[in-house]
Amino acid sequence: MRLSLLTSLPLLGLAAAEDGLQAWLRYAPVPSANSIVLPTAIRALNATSGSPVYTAQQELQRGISGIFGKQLGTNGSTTANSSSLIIGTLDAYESLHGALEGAADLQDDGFYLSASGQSVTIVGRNERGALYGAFEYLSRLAQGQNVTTTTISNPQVPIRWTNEWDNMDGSIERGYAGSSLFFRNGYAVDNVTRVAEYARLLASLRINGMIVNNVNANATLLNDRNLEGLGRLADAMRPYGIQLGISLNFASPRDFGGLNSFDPLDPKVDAWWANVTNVIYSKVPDMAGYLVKANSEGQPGPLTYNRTLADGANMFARAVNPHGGLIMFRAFVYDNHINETNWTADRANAAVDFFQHLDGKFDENVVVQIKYGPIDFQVREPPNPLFSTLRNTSTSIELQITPEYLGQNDHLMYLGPLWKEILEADLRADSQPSKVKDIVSGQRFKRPLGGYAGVSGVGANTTWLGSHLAMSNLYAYGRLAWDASQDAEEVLQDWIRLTFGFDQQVMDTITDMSMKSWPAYENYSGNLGIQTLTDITYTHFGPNPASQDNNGWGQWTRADKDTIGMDRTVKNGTGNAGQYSFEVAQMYENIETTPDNLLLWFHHVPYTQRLKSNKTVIQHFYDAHYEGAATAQQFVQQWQSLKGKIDAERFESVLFEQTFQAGHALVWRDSISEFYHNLSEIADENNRVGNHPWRIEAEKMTLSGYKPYAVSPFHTASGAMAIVTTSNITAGTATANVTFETGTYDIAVNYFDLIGGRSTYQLDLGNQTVGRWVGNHEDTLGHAPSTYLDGHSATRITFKGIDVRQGEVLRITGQPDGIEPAPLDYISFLPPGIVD
Ligand code: GCV
Repeated sequence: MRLSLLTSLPLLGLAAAEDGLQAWLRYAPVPSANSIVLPTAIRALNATSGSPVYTAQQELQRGISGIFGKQLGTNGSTTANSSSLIIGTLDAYESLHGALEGAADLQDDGFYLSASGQSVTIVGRNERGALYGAFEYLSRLAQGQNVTTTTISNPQVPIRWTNEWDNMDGSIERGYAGSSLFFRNGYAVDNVTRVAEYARLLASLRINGMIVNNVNANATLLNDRNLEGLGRLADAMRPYGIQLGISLNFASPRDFGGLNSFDPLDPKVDAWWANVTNVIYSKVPDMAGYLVKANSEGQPGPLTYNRTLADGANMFARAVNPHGGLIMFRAFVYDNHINETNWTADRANAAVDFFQHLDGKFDENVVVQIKYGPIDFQVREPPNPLFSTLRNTSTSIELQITPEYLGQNDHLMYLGPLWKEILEADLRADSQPSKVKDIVSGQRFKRPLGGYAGVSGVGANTTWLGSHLAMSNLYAYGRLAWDASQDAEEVLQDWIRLTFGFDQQVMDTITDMSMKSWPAYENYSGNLGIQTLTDITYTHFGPNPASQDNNGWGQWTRADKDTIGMDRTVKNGTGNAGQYSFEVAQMYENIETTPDNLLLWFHHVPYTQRLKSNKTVIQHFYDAHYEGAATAQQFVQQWQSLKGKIDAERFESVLFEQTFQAGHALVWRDSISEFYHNLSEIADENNRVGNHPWRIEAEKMTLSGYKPYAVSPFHTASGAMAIVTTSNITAGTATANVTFETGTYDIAVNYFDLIGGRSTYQLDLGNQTVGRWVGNHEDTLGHAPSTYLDGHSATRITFKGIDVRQGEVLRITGQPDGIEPAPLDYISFLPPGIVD
């Protein structure tokens, strides 16, 4: 019998191409399908189209059809038989069947899931809870589990929202996956298909609210056309139990409403907001509330009128209160013009300084939304001291799913462990257990509200975040927001199973890579609590440690020839350690008890300071950078070992990213090591820094149509120099005789891929063309672009296993394009096992 290609593919074990759009809701067949007992029909206790229970019924049909190939019928309002799945709210269920044992403890959004043979009961405290129960059931089936027990699950927090930083023009601040799902050309989109698909993904994670526009808000969101548009967006989310909210621009009454003021205590302003709010609720009756960034990074706020931040927040709180709305008021308020010559100035103090005296002055429907650390989503920060400072104010934690400072989804970065470390941190308020997760749940200080805000960054790219592997972060965010006690690795493994299937090697490999990803990135970016060391005044992507200092942004390292670190002690520094509760303050105040990974966050020390490992600070820097970059090289081999076990589309896409990361990790390693080597003049004990025996520097080759170019920052090019073509039209060549011994080498070319041009390159050895490539990262990578030769554009391409003869001519030809002058840094000839 001849099999058609289509039917033979699964038999051969080849996975069909996947573009990522279904994320963890792929409902792929499971190996244990035959042993799983399923109901024969679904009975939904609310069949109103658009209700979450109706959505749940559809999702159950879709999921069971995908996983098992079975089409479950619905038996509407007829009585369920013993092989039915019943789904509905607790009230609906109990009015038909009487009290449901065990369900009395259900809270809002909580669910009860029980299965016995073919009989399955899914009941939610509300409709949303029923939908969550359906997703839980499907998640277990999709992971090959037979559901045989009873589960009652309640959320730890009421607020589980995403914050989308989408602009009205369709761009996304700190987004790396294409354009906005919500806005285009100044208006809310007409086609809401992707909005609904996104809401479906989020509902499966039990997210219940979404702020759809950037906190750097544009008042035109409030024009008539956009208010209609918000109604449309909300309608697309409602079937998934997701409430829409919006960010507001504080100056809207003046800049959009035609008033001459935006003073929160001016009755005209108050009335204006009340009116606008009423109109919004007429379009979006279940609007979740407003998110407000005030008096921060140039955004307007109440301080303009000498009113307090609480005055500002409460103005909005009054407007939404009659509608049951919430105000998420951001604690990310700081002065970005502080003076580094003042050794007591400290941006890390800002949140407590601005909010401490306002504790208890916010209306009950205000929640102060606090970034996890005191600065800004850095690779390592201590928990924000404001969490244990506000006792009479509801708070939420802001986490960043889109890794703005952490590789922008071109570097693998599983954030679950970072978030867990913050959430599990015990801030010891009044010397009592005070974990961050228990503070933001409201439990520790007995607050009625609390929760999570996840800055997502999803865009129109089918991978949602610009990288298949990055989706573990969106998944983990939802899971931890529901129950922060979950283990980050277990959560990750659920995601792997749902996203990539059941192969043990796939599971082990992605687990290993993901769990190593944060330590690796920390190692080759910024260590010991010095922050990420990226370029904070430009793209936040590549290395540029000098950009941290000598400006008013306050992300200082205070590095000089002999010393480094912020002195945040009370006795001698900015006093930031004293913002923590007594026991934590003591730990950070004392250099002996400060953990090494926060040493430079709290202390200013000589490079020769010994760590608990007995290494000096500077040697730790060097070693960590080499170690982190080496781990990133291994990720490529690890991923390659999965060839054939993952569909080609996702395999190639991730391989491309890992290859990029491996090259860029070397840029980071060399750049940071070189910077501190140059500054401190302390040699690497292992003689690696500044010593690159396998490189041919482009500027030392014979150049025709190319010229040397001094790169800035100097440490982002090997030997501080690169070459660029002398014209932006004519190709240049760089040639050299190979002096390395005859043998087989990997040949790596480091070059710069700028936005604004797609230069083409050819590498020849003697008469052999080794390879051709195009500098087109603007088309293939999602990170923030650079128009310069620098640490953001620096990258590497490698040609493997090339036979090389000593003495033959190496030639690179570069054809410039647009503003990109085919820039080249160096060529490495790498014998097996060498990375240089
Ligand atoms: C939305 C950092 C980011 C900004 C962001 C800001 C904030 O400064 O770089 O892009 O603006 O935080 O959280 O408000």
